[in-house]
Amino acid sequence: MSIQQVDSGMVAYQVLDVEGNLVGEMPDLSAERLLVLYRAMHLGRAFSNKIIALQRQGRATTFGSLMGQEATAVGLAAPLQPQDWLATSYREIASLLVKGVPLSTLVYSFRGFSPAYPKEARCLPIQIVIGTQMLHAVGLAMAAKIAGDPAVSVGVCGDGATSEGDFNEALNFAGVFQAPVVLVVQNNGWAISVPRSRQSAAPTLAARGIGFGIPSFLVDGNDILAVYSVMQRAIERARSGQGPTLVETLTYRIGPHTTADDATRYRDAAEVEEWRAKDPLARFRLFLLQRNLLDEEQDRQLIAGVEAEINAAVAEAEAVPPPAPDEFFDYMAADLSPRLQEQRADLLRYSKQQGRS
Ligand SMILES: Cc1ncc(C[n+]2csc(CCOP(=O)(O)OP(=O)(O)O)c2C)c(N)n1
Ligand SMILES: [Mg+2]
Repeated sequence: MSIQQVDSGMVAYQVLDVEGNLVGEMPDLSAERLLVLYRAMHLGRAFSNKIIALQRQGRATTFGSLMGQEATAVGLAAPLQPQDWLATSYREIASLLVKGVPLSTLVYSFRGFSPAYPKEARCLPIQIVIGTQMLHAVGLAMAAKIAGDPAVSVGVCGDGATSEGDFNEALNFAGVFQAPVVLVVQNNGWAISVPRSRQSAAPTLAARGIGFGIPSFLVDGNDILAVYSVMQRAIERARSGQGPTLVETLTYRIGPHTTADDATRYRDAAEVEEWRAKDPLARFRLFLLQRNLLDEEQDRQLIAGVEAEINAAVAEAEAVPPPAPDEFFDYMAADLSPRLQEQRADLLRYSKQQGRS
């Protein structure tokens, strides 16, 4: 027997190449369902573009575009069932839409308020504290396992989040307790201005799972059918008691980190162009056209329908009055401590002075 290193040569799983040709195994999806996924990807992109436009007009908060990442966002959520849980960061708006959070609720949230998501969507509020949602996802999965509830949990974070302790703790707990969870790293190449190469010397982020005893997969994150296939398999593994999976989706952040960032200060334009050519929507569109599952006229109508839906959601969200300034105390604790009660009274007094309530 010879001394051998652990194999790190992983190749990203692909079903569609960049021209939309089938190069892998087609997942079992009806023609109707394929169009639902395609529309959800458009909805994600249109949502992103709309919130950026609203932010420029002072009608929305800081926002992180998901342009270029629609295949990962839709593909990771589409195989989930209603009883399953989803814990995301700010970049996965399209995942939340697929899992059942209403469009207008998400638009409202980018007015700077924190709406309650419908309980039946089983989505945690978007997490800004990098990486913590991975622990929440594992916790939800462990709770489901203990309760004998057949729910699976999916946690999603970025490449930058993998350098946080929380990410590693989440993997460790998931592995040790065989939690029914799928942990997804959406590797978009950048963590604000820090490139992927500075996050880890590991050849792939998926390789990190091996050390925790977790089966790990690397997938082309701009290929909706590949992401769907890998996620479906991982979710069903978890549901049938076979434990956690780590999935790395290789994708790219086409836009700046957020509306508050200028990526031209640290990123080469040629790199962006290279990834634009791998656009996940263009690739899936070509596939659908080639297979006669979509024609140009249908495509135009679908895009117009998405625009109309977004505009209606914006009108609905902007018609909702802002919450009372002290409302967030309602969500902090069942019983407020005397100190918090005092803070609430102070806030109300201050708001009154400012003429805000
Ligand atoms: C614990 C913590 N540290 C730092 C930040 C500031 N921060 C916001 S986004 C971000 C980069 C995250 O990069 P990545 O995980 O790759 O996600 P992406 O934004 O690319 O989707 C950082 C460092 C934060 N929100 N939370
Ligand atoms: Mg990133």
